[in-house]
Amino acid sequence: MSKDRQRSQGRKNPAKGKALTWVLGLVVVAGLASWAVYEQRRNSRPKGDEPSTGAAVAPTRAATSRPSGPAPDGMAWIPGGEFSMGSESASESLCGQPGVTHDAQPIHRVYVDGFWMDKTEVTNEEFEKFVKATGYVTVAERTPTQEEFPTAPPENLVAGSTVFTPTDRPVPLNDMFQWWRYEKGANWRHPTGPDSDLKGREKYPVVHVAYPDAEAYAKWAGKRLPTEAEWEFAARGGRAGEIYSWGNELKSGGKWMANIYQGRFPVEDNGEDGFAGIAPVAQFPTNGYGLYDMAGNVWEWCSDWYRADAYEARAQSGGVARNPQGPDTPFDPAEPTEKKRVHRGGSFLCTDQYCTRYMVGTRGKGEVTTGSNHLGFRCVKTPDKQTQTVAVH
Ligand SMILES: [Ca+2]
Ligand SMILES: [Ca+2]
Repeated sequence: MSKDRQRSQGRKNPAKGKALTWVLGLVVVAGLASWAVYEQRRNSRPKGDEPSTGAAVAPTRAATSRPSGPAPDGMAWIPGGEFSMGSESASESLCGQPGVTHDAQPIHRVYVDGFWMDKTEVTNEEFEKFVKATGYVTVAERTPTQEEFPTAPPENLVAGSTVFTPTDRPVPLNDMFQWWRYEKGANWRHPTGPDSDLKGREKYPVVHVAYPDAEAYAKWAGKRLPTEAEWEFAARGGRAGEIYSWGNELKSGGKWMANIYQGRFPVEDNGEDGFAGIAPVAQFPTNGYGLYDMAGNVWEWCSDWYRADAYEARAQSGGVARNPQGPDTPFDPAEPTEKKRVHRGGSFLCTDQYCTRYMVGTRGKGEVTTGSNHLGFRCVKTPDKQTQTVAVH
């Protein structure tokens, strides 16, 4: 199937409400209008009531306690403690979307208890064990029903997911539909469409997982999804206030530290970091806590609802937020009707030309039933018994 035909095919197919809503101009207009109101409110706030953007970063104070039992297979101990959460807007690119430059502000203090975390993103072979054991069918494999989308023509009710497709020429970076298409038959078993499979991809991160899929896997594995605060504490690896999980330079000693995108986005990924597109897990150095791919490769689901103003609200309540679980309800001013949860870490498609979310304090977001071929997850686990004396240093 030609690229053009794929794209036109994709535009005819609904994505269970997500790609469908993407193409609804009304939603975009409503989103932009809401964002304008949100920005106006921000800008009209009396002086002195501004969030403390650019607040001083204080050192991470990691707890020294450890759980008594051995590490679960494939997991690393994250000691927990107190840290400065968030990012300076000056270090973010715009990503062509409204609302992304302030959502990681202000920097504020957060404490999390210790926990185990998967060292890698969940792989295809791990996800397959779950599916074989439970018969679970992912959201992308389910056919949307007429009840769910009463106005959709029956021929558009097809199972599938969103897949990145390079453009054949440079394009303005303000319209993501130029490089995303809804692909019938794309799902975790068929990452780029029905003609693709998992042969040789056993150690690649599983993709096309919607939030309920990730949650179901975690439950089966006796684990859970990380909160956004746990994710960022873990990603920083004990360091504080740095741009990346490995320091302040994108390349360390001349070497790429994560699977991101080099070349001209979205035309050609030249794979200078060793991988054009997705990579098997654990191909780059670990961070300070022994975790792989906390930047890049695939985005990772967190359990927090996404709100653009979540940090602002938390900072305004003052003090150190202890084990924050995220807002009670979602709200993205850019797409107010969508229920989104947080994504973290960026993906193999992130580039300094477009979306620098491999920066450790920055945030992403996604509608909960929407997967794609650059979105996966990893799990965490709270120890049964913890000698949590919380000795900080
Ligand atoms: Ca790459
Ligand atoms: Ca990742």
